[in-house]
Amino acid sequence: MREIVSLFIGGCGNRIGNCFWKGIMREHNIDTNTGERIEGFEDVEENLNIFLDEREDKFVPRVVMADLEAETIESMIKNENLLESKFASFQRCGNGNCFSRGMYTDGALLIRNIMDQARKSVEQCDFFEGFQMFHSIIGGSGSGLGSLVVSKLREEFPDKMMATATVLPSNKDDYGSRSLSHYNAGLSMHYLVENTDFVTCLNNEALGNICNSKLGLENYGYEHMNNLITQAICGFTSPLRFSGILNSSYRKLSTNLVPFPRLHFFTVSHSPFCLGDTEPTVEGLTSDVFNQTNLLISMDPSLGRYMTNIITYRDNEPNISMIEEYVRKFKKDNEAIFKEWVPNNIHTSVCKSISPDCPTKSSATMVSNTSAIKTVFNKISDQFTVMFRRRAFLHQYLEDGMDEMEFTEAESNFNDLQSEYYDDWGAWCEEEEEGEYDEEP
Ligand SMILES: Nc1nc2c(ncn2[C@@H]2O[C@H](COP(=O)(O)OP(=O)(O)OP(=O)(O)O)[C@@H](O)[C@H]2O)c(=O)[nH]1
Ligand SMILES: [Mg+2]
Repeated sequence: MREIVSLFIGGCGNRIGNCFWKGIMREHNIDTNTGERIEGFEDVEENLNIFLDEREDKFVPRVVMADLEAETIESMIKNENLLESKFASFQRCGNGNCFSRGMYTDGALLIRNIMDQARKSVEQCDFFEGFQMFHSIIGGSGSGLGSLVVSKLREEFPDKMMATATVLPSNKDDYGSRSLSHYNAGLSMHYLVENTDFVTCLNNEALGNICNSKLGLENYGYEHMNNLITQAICGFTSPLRFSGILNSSYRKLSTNLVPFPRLHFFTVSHSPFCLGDTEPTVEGLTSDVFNQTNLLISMDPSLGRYMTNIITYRDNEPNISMIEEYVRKFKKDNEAIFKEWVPNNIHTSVCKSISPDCPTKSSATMVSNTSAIKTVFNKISDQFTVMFRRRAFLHQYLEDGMDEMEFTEAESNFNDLQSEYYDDWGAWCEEEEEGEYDEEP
């Protein structure tokens, strides 16, 4: 059994994380108030301990929570019996807002505590596989403290997995107080590139659109959006938790999806989010997960090409040969959307247990590594550059002791990353070869 320690950082990270562990418990028929198994569960093979600790017949979420402000965590601990205050660190310094607060000034006061709690959590594991962190890189805590946490964990646990679910800035954030979101995001990307094995990219524009168009909600809130994230993460982690054939660990997932170490920024799509007129078919689910409207990040997939994908189908009675046959056909009919140099662009994985939150009898979740992600990054980095060129808002970071060099380095690393998602590899290789040739005397 490979255990994962989950870290919730900042207001957003804690709210998403809180939704996630409850989703996991519901899938395994565990009471989210008492941590006890509910009787009468069908007999399926499960790996319960991946995200949960078992203590005297009770299951508790294996989590470390941290935030620069107290309210979110305090109210979670008060309302959720299973969360333990000894795994929570927070301060009462109000909104961080700025990356520098989370990374340096206020974050520095918390990091020892967080690392102690992470170590304690790891010590309780039998076969510790790694960490997963939930955060947004829009505000100060999620971006700055999140970056500090991933870099410290990488330093101390260099051979363990480090995965994140990261909410990126978009057109539907509460922008009033978020003039700094593009700086915060750009600075964080520098750390996510260097210190993580994979990042699941999300944004609230896409989540809001799904709430609106698929769930028919005019007034939706974080609760609804976080439920969508939970459904998707529960979907792609289901083969880890229930007996699956492929991708039964985070390491295998990253091995199959990451062709080059820096290109580890995934998109995720899921279907169905709501009940349709009829039960979905394998065909319908497959075309849905390739559809832009089912993506949890707002971008147009046709602006890039897929390098690798893992589709997890969930069904109590899956027809595995039909799934494989249909996926082969889909690949053949849509060759142009895949990078031709990857021998097996679509991996499939089947989980024989469906989520109780799923409105239908079968579902599919796809995690992809596509070059179209660069269009999301372009928007963030363009705004970063426009402000940085004018040194706008910079004083807030410099007052906390940051140096302009950190901005220059982050900007250049982020720009490099975008160019590495190059689509025309033939031309790129030629350029490289010409470059080498030019250097010769
Ligand atoms: N999907 C989702 N997005 C959220 C949630 N909470 C906040 N956000 C988004 O994340 C952004 C940052 O908010 P917080 O997470 O509260 O910020 P923080 O990381 O705590 O940082 P500071 O409060 O600035 O220290 C907001 O502007 C929202 O766009 C949530 O529960 N779910
Ligand atoms: Mg906050």
